[in-house]
Amino acid sequence: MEKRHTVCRLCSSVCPIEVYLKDGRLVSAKRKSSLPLEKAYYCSKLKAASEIVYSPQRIKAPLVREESGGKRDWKEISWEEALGIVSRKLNTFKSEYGPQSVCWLRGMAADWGAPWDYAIRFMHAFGSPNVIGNGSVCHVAREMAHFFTYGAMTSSDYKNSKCIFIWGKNDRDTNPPAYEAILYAKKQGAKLIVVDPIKTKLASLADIWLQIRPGCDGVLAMSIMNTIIEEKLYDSNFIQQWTLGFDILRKSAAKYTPENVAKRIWVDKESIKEAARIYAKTKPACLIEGNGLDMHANVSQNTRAVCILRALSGNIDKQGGDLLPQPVPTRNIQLKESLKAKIEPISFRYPLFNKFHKTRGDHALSSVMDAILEEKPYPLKALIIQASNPVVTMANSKRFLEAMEKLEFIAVIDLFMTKTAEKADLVLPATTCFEKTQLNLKAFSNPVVLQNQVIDWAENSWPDWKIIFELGKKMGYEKEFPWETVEEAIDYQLEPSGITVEMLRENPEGIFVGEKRYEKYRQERFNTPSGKIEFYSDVYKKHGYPPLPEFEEYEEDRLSFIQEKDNFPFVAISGARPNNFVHSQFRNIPSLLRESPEPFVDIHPDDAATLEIKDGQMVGVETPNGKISMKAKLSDVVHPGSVRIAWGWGEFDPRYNINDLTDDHLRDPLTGTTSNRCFMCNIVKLAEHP
Ligand SMILES: Nc1nc2c(c(=O)[nH]1)N[C@H]1C(S)=C(S)[C@@H](COP(=O)(O)OP(=O)(O)OC[C@H]3O[C@@H](n4cnc5c(=O)[nH]c(N)nc54)[C@H](O)[C@@H]3O)O[C@H]1N2
Ligand SMILES: Nc1nc2c(c(=O)[nH]1)N[C@H]1C(S)=C(S)[C@@H](COP(=O)(O)OP(=O)(O)OC[C@H]3O[C@@H](n4cnc5c(=O)[nH]c(N)nc54)[C@H](O)[C@@H]3O)O[C@H]1N2
Ligand code: SF4
Ligand SMILES: [Mo]
Repeated sequence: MEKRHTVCRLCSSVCPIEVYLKDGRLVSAKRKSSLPLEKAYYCSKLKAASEIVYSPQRIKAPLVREESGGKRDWKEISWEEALGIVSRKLNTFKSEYGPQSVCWLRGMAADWGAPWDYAIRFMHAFGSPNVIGNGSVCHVAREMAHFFTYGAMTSSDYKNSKCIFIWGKNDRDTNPPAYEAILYAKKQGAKLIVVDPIKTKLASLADIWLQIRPGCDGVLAMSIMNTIIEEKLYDSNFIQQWTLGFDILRKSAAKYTPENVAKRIWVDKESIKEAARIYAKTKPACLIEGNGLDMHANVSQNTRAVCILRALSGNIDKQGGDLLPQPVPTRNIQLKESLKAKIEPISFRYPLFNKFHKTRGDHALSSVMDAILEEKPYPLKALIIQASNPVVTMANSKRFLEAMEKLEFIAVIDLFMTKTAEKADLVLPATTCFEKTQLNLKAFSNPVVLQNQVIDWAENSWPDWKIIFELGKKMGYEKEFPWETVEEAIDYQLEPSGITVEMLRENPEGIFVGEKRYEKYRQERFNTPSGKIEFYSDVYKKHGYPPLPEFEEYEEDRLSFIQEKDNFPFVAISGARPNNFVHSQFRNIPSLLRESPEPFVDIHPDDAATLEIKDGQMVGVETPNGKISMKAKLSDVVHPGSVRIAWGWGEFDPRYNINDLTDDHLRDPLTGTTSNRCFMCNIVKLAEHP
């Protein structure tokens, strides 16, 4: 069998893999680990790679919706015809309503590296500022808090760490390379602290597990800082030389004694103190936070508090600590400069979020529905949806469906006929990650690794890059899209780094640009307005936001439907991401579905006893927005008073769509983030599936 090297992009972990081929067909694939482990961690999605690639449900050719005699049907058309339709429609909207009436909506499946740049380049050439990604519910809202604290998002050097502090992240299932590094460090004696409202397998391995009340992370971070400051466990030289606002932080943290906050956040006061002491005294330590902090209407404040704690520990950019990136010099190909400055994006309410990063782009996802339904700041007429399934994944799905009804044109670029694609006028078939060469987000930071095409495009599908390049050419943007192949585009983008596609193919393990360096701030200072770590942020203040996190109100006020808690008494947590699924994806892949054939609501046995609910019984989950139903699983992984609802099942069966329950009105003021993660709900017994 022939062997080829690439990286997998079935999920955002982007693992290096070996792919085995026979007669040009993908037979199997294997993860590679850079760590001296007995064996690389198993990933069921990768094991199912050939099932995914050769799924009979893949869309085989561009499809246009036809209506005749009251019947709606799909008709296969050529790429030439399909691109002609998109081009004509877009030009009509442009001349009638202005280019801003068209919005490109992006999920994360095609990656946020170069594919994201191509979509933005296309839309900027067309003249619309509206390319919206889903970063407000994913990691970008968090990234902004890092940025305004010490200038860039840190990553954790688990492998060399003596104390690993994991906050709302479940690497075992969502990021196997990181999980391997945690296990490796643990074997070398590293301590593990986990903050998670759920007793995950990872939490069970921890030396200290803090079972926090969902959404109260900022208060917990402040109380850990309280102990560190009270017990003088910080490095005063570092604080004096490299930070701004320590005296105000000290005063602010004084309010959050473990004694004061413990009950409110469901964590025992001695555990808070113990976690603080271990974290502050063990060097080097690293702290990583995850999606458990995202999707909260308080994400900016909570994450700022966690970032300040990380900075206070003095581990920033130390080996075994929290590393600042060493970005690879590349060309910015987004063409933002060609846009007319006076056209505001639909996400105008979140200016700091739109501009905090040079290339990250626009991520206030909730603005899309506002623009369509409320026509603020102007109406949208058309959506191009790439690599996303918002009918299932967007907060308040019903409102999104309503918004789709109002649009005049929808094109979807996807592999499968999803619940979102079903609503489109045109569906363009994309290829899987194994069928395309791509520069992923990870490749913009060292080391640069290339995703290589290892098999031919299936049927008449095209990789995302080709769809965008050809559409650009069709619309007359030959100057912006002069490339015949993606390799030419990658070489152009990477030119300032001195790296080429050819070099990357010769070095499948990746190429490190420059020398690996620690404590870079000693030469370069921090990339903040003051050049220091900003415990106190003037920028936040100027934007009407607390310069230092404050949690005067009870945090549960930032949970959707809290005002109606008498009728909706349970805190719902949006469920686990098991290794076999990615959001709404892969329930159509038989071997992956067999691993977990149906969804469950986890209910604590004490609550189940009060409600007289038995294990396996069908229950309804209700919020003021809607009702779904699933079987109950009695389990002590959840805290009494909270339930965990399985995530991503709305594609399999709309009766399981958790986002029929969620709300898109309560939002984080800086980023527009909705509270998909946690909200108040009620549980009722049902005799059967309605
Ligand atoms: N309630 C609740 N809401 C959530 C979340 C939650 O946990 N709970 N999670 C949030 C998070 S973190 C995220 S990132 C979003 C995810 O939201 P989405 O981005 O909508 O997620 P997916 O369901 O993964 O949809 C990806 C789609 O892209 C297609 N696809 C896969 N690969 C490619 C490709 O290479 N090219 C193209 N064109 N298409 C491809 C897949 O078939 C699939 O239909 O959901 C958010 N919403
Ligand atoms: N298999 C698989 N892998 C994936 C994905 C997938 O869908 N499937 N999605 C990818 C994407 S887009 C993302 S964003 C990442 C996310 O990956 P992670 O960052 O690991 O996020 P989750 O697993 O959603 O949640 C992490 C933990 O946060 C906990 N949590 C829930 N609410 C709270 C809270 O209020 N506070 C705290 N402290 N913790 C809380 C949850 O119980 C969970 O154990 O995974 C990526 N990898
Ligand atoms: S975790 Fe699995 S699916 Fe995700 S990138 Fe790695 S091998 Fe692929
Ligand atoms: Mo995400």
